[in-house]
Amino acid sequence: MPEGVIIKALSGFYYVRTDSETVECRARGRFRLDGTSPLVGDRVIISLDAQGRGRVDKVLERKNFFIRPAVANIDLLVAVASEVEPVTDPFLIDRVTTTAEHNGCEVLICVNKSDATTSHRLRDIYAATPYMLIETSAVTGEGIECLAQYIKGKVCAFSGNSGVGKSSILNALEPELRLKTGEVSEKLGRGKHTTRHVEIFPVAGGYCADTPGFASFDVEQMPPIPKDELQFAFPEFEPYIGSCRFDDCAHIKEPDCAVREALANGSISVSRYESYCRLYEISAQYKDWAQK
Ligand SMILES: Nc1nc2c(ncn2[C@@H]2O[C@H](COP(=O)(O)OP(=O)(O)OP(=O)(O)O)[C@@H](O)[C@H]2O)c(=O)[nH]1
Ligand SMILES: [Mg+2]
Ligand SMILES: [Zn+2]
Repeated sequence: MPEGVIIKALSGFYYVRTDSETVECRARGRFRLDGTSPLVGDRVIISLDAQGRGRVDKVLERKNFFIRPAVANIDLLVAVASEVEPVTDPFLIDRVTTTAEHNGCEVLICVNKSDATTSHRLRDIYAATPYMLIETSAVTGEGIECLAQYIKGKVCAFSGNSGVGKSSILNALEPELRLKTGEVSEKLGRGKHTTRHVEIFPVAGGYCADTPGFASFDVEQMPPIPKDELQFAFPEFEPYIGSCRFDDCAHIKEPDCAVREALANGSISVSRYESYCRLYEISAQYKDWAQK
């Protein structure tokens, strides 16, 4: 039975790269019953029927997986953002960083379109976090070489709202990819969802998945991080956890909270703390809802 990696998912077909070739496969029906659909990045066992048509028989154990973007076995999630239209809400970045943190995946923040703005708002927000942030331009090439260094030797996935330039950055890294890119709607200030499927490409000595951009109204499809664990998905909170008056402090409105003291003296950014509160609220509600 050949083993391979799913490098592309499109219209009910999976494209599996084995040692010798890329095989077009249909998924076995029972995957949908199990609730485990194969994802791009999955290591799988495939077989060929009498007509030579491929079939995915088994998904091998995953290191991690994500629903938005729909990928598995990722070493590095690149959260691509922009400060010009379509402007990225930092909450979107924080959803990506916390999900990655919770699932054992490294994160890099890439603020693209640096040629079109002098703002460094996102750089300032993330300065007080341990996350590496690079400013790039797919147009001038700024930061692209630096990004390439992070990708080398890793399996990466680009995620971010539609129109921030995920496909454009991949083209800047590897011009022969010639991925389709789209305009940003002037009227709506949003991208046009040009990339429609997930596909992994060999890039800069590693592998990168281009993915469809988030819609602004997109909702998270993964179960939220349990509320008591959420604090650990914000690594800059770590030095303060355990120093609050209450052992079970949620860092929301309790007195003598070390996290909120760090917020007050500027060691934790307001934007990050606001994301924490929003995500905490979502987690708290999800639990109530799940118990009913
Ligand atoms: N000024 C400037 N424009 C850029 C840059 N990168 C991308 N663009 C433009 O932004 C638009 C959207 O780029 P795409 O690469 O299609 O964006 P995407 O993130 O792949 O979008 P989806 O596939 O819809 O998720 C295109 O018009 C690009 O030319 C950049 O660094 N600077
Ligand atoms: Mg794209
Ligand atoms: Zn606290």
